[in-house]
Amino acid sequence: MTITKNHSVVDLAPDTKAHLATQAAQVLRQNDMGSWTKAAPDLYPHQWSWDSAFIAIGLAHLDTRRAAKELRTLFAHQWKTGKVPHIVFNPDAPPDSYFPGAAHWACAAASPDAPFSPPYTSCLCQPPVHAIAAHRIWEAAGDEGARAEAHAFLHDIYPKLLTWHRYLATVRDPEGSGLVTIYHPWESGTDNSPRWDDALAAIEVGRLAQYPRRDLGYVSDPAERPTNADYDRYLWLVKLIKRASCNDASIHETHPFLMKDVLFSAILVAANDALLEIADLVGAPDGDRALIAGWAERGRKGLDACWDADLQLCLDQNVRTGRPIRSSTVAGFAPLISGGLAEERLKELLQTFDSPDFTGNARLRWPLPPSTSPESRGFYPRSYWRGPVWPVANWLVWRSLLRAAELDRAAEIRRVSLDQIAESSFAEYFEPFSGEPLGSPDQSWTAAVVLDWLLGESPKGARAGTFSTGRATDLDLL
Ligand code: 2M8
Repeated sequence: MTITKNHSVVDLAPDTKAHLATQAAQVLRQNDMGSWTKAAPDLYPHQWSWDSAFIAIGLAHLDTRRAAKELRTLFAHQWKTGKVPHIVFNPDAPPDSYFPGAAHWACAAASPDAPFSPPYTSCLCQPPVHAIAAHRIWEAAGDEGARAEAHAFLHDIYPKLLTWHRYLATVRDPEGSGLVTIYHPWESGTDNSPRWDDALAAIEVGRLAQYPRRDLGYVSDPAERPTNADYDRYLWLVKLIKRASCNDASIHETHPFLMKDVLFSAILVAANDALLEIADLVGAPDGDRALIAGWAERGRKGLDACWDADLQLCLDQNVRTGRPIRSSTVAGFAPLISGGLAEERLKELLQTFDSPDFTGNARLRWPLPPSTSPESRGFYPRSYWRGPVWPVANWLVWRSLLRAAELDRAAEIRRVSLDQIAESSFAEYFEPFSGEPLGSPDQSWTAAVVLDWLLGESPKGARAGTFSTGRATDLDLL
């Protein structure tokens, strides 16, 4: 496929699509550990929480039972508080394959709230894409048998999802602001985003034992990963969380890094919308529905209060300083992700989206949103969440545009994203100007979103503000 100068696109040829879907399925197969999937073959040899949700979305188009298994495995390690851990460590991974690994987090198992171990888990969490994934599995289930199984799966997972969302809406939001507080950049999933720079700079790092940067062994250039100074801060925050015995109340009292993360919060709103649909499907009590709808509404209000009229973006808030974080990143589109926007706000957000700050930047190889605006402080085109384009973020934007009934824009994001991956590979992220694939090759969630783009049909009911697709179950449908 070619892109003309003004970025108008011609869709991929059917045989290219079929080839891409086959390759994507192959990536997931290669990273499949039976009941869960490695986030990447070497760099990430464990089960990551939000990766698993995206992976389940991709797997849903290949095998709904296996997709459900992915989430069942993750939720088998849910904490008693309702928290879904950000990593479930693979007991068979060599100890020197990832740092910080299971041994570093073994202390988490000492918490009275921790699940039975091994396998060990971290005591952090990540954005709650899971209800969206569970609902997608239901949508993708084709024949009667698959539907019956998917329905049984929804019955099983619903109470777990409810407890997870309750944890986020209460323990992680003691103020009732509608915004989720995170304790670590790893919880945001956008680890070294400039969103966290000022807060991290203000933290005084104490004594740390020497530690290995295993991640650097898996990328061709260390500039693609966070710096050593970033890692010192990450590990210092882990040390403080461990000192607080992974106890939420103590962390809220003592921790220097408490951020109201707008992207995390917006994903929770969208996930609450999906959970409401699941609640209907499983015949949950009215009280549950009122609770979930209330969380979603409070989330939308909370995000609305974070709008910055100057940057025309939504901004994270630093709980410790009480101040907004003035940073232009893809997280600023949080109100689009949460959905339910007033027309005027949607218009403003789309203007920012189209502007040289994001997809309208003339230097971009593809008109896809860089993780950080090229026009802003802290942008670096090769470094992880500081500038590269992430297919998984594009999937979130695409889905949100569909929900906002911006069907043409959504179609454009999908087409260009597929073009990018067809031309390059299933990389973790891409340099925005050259299009060079960066980070890990064969990243599972990149393959998963490609499968959803290729095998999920256009959402029905997008105009009604719901997200409900037709069913597509195998590569022959292409
Ligand atoms: C990245 O984060 C991990 C730590 O959690 C790492 O760099 O080692 C992030 O991109 C995160 O969002 C993602 O879930 C994880 C696995 O893909 O990698």
